[in-house]
Amino acid sequence: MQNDTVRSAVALRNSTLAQLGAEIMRPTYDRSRTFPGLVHIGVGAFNRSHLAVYLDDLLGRGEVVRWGEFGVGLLPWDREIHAGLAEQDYLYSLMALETGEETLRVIGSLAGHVYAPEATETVLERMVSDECAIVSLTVTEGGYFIEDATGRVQLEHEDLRHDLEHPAAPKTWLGYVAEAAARRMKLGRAPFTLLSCDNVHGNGAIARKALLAFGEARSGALAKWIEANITFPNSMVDRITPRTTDENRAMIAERFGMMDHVPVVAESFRQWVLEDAFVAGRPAFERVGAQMTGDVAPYEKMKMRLLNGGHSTLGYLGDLLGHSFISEAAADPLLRRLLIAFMAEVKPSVPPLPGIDLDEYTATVVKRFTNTAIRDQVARICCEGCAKISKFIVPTLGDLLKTGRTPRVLPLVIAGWLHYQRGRDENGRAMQMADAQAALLKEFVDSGCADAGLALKVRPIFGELATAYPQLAGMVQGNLDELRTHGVRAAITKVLAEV
Ligand code: CS2
Repeated sequence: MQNDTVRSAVALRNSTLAQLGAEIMRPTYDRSRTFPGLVHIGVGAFNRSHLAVYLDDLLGRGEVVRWGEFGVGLLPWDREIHAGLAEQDYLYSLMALETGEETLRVIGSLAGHVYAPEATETVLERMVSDECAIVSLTVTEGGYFIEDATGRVQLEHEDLRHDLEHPAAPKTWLGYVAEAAARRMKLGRAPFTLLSCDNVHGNGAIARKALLAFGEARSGALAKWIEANITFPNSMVDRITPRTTDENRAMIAERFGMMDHVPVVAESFRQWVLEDAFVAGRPAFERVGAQMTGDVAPYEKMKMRLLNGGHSTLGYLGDLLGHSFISEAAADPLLRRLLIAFMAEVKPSVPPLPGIDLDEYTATVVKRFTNTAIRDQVARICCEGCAKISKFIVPTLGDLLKTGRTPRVLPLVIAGWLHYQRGRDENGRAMQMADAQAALLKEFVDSGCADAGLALKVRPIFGELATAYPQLAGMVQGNLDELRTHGVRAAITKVLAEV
């Protein structure tokens, strides 16, 4: 960033809002009147491009002051977000990026934020306070301490063991929420709703399962209270939100004359479908574009199987081909054809939804992936592959095999992910990889990433799929062999010739 630009850019604060350029949208409501009806754990980029924006829209209508968000950061990298937000009176900006058009908007719905390891009691007090009607969560696909394929709650996890031994000094969201529930129970206070905003199938049900198991491990009475009082609405969330980069910050300073330490960037598309099951009141989300429904499951299936699964398809094979951004991968003619074939294969496993034309939906997904402005990182899409493959690909594969179909593209996607475990792309470049559950693939990786059977037998990822459908091993192995001997383009071309 040019020093001159930085010097002349206005630092984002409550007191500088009036000095910002006219093209920057900003809160028109009195932020000092907002109070936090919602305590949110995990104020990463996605929370700030999604839930917090819906709340900002609602506050902007001037009808309510109750639904501000009090943010809680649990993880080491949240410390930096906390510092940035605290310096800016909890204001941050959202840059919506579409090819050829950028808009910048300051979001004011965060009423506060703390870094939990330094403010444990504050977090618990907030959650127990009468003000708090909803505790919401964005803790990522892998953050629920549940094995997807088996549904087992991992109570042996060292952080959960810590939280069971030190209930008043928790580390995890489960520890915090259970302790807050225990205090509410003891004080005879009304419950809150636990709202998961993660991209997980049945996110409310999963959160409930994890909390009940953890609560039970603390005491039977607590588990009973949770079961009888707390509600866990399911929801489907959607907005592509890349990692914020220094380039984004520089662009905001140069183009818009504003200094923001913690901006977020996102596409302009956004969607939220929620189950209406809030025990202590809720924001009128439907007034600001969210859809309230009785059954979220079909929307989730559609989104996770087509959009997220489509991302994984472009991600692993795209990374192997040397692409850095999803838009580059989606513009690569071969990968684009593969993405379209992937979605055609997945579609029969997606239940019909009134008012939704699946062809239109998939065309929109392709268009969203092709958006060159947001520069969504392939490395972001590929991270946490064990959790993503088991959530975005394995259930579809199971459904297709169950109905007697012979999937061609999905086995290639799995083989692509397995081939990716070698850590180097086709040109020998080391790929940027991150997976908290990487140890699950140790045997496969240690033996040279060649024997698909060693991966397919990993139950936390694949469940019983390989045993139930013995033909699967051959399908994945065939693709892996092709990738290893003839390369990524040849393997894709071969599959495309068969569909
Ligand atoms: C992506 C998601 O991480 C991934 O694999 O598919 O983060 C995706 O961008 C969001 O779910 C969009 O809502």
